[in-house]
Amino acid sequence: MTQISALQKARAAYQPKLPPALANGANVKAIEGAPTTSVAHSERIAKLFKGTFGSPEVKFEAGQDAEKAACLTVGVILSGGQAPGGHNVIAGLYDGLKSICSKNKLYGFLKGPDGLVKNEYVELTDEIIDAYRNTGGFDMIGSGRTKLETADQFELGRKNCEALGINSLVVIGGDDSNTNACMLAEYYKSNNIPINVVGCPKTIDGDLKNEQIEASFGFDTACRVYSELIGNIQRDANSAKKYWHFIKLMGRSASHIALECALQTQPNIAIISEEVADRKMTIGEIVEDMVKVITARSANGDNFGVALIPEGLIEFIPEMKALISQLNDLLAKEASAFSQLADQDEKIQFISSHLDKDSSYTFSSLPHSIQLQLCLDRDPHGNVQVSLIETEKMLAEMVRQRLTELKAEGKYDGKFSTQAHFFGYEGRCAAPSNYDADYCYSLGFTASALLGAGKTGYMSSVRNTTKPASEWVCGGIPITMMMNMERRHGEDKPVIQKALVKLNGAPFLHFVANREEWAVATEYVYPGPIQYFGPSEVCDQVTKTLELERK
Ligand code: FBP
Repeated sequence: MTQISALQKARAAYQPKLPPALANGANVKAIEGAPTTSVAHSERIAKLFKGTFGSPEVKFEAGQDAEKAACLTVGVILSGGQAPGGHNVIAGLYDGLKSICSKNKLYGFLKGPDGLVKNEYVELTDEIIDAYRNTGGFDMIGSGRTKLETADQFELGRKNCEALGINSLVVIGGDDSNTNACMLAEYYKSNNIPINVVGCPKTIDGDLKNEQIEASFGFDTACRVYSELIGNIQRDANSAKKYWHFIKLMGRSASHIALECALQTQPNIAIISEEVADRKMTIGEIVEDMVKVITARSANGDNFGVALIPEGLIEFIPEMKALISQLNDLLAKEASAFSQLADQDEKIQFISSHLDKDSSYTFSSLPHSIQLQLCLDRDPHGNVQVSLIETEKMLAEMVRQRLTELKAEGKYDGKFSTQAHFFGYEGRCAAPSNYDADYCYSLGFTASALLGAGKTGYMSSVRNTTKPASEWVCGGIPITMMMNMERRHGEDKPVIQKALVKLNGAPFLHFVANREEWAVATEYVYPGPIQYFGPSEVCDQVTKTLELERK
């Protein structure tokens, strides 16, 4: 038997909290609201989702619906990047299904959406579920990034579900996976195929949230892990007083993670990509802003500091965005010619000669290592893999060059030594915080109640989570309600609107109100490790982002 740690053993006994509506299991009363519409482009979304558009919001209350839920055989899929708490969604779903009827079954499709299409699955049992309660990771059934979007895939899924007697699916994923879950729900409903589909909001990036969905799970734990590490580095920086630490933080696109970590730790610099895009800043301007802080601290004798850099930054800098878009096209069109070039310099020369004047200039101004990283393979959706681009090293190098110029001009006489870090994978599989353990378990349990109520095309929702669980409210939100049309790969597509950092939102405004002071003074906060046992004010905190958003 695999050995487990003392913490894992103790944590296995933790009983996640549930909203009061679910206190007697998933045999609940479903209260339906008014018909809904989508966040934008409702006419076009309505045409594309004739079967599921306009469904009412659902809220659960303790009680029992007049009609007893039919027996359920459910398939669950983990989709996309790992996020702490995924196992608890499955545990909540399992317990919820068993509370409806002990004969209900749950299958886990293996390695993400591929499992559904290729018919790779495992039946989840008490023993399997118990081994994974309150643990991080997605290793119970694995995850994958295959997109479920074609009728062929939907048909294969139908065939495989029918063979197992599956009448419901739960897709645990981010905005794209939930968009696809909705397409799957629509396909089955409009073709009278009796398989209902429900989604759960997952991603450490925190960008699947809106009026109805308070948070995507995993964000809380991942930010706490990164903030602990940042705090430790800040304490080291403040002890040795000799390094500037450039820390890149995961988050493919939105800067929620960087912002939350800044709010938790009060670093000297935190770049927020959405602000960079809004102010149309060039790389030179970003570097100049950083240099201002570094020279101001140096004038006080502080030649050390901490700078947080969001992973997705480069795609928000207008000149880099234009360059990346040209590179994406170029690398797709000229893939075979490019792959035949063995020499790095030849590759860079080839790229430079095929770009337009502006992009070629931007490309040539980048450090050699970054030029090569920008030419690496794209992900399955054709996107640059931002986690592979060392923006933190690029900025450290550019800042160093600028400080050298200032030194030569006699405008700076400090010392500048750097350390670069990337925090990403460290946080994605951490043991879920109490918040994520409770939230995820409730999301899964709620998903079972939605399936029990015969709902399809819904996302499981648990709200009021800044309050104690005894005040949480759970239900379902029609996924079409979160959709708008967006241009993707040259085509208009219905997608769940991604939540970027709002520049007029309370979390960002709080940061702006404090950042100048945090820049020059050393006002670091050291959050320490996640606490699983102990006083509630230590163990049951919510993120600063959520606290400020819901105030
Ligand atoms: P999801 O959106 O699927 O949750 O994944 C988010 C993420 O963790 C990003 O923060 C990161 O850029 C990306 O996944 C890394 O992807 P991969 O795991 O394929 O390296």
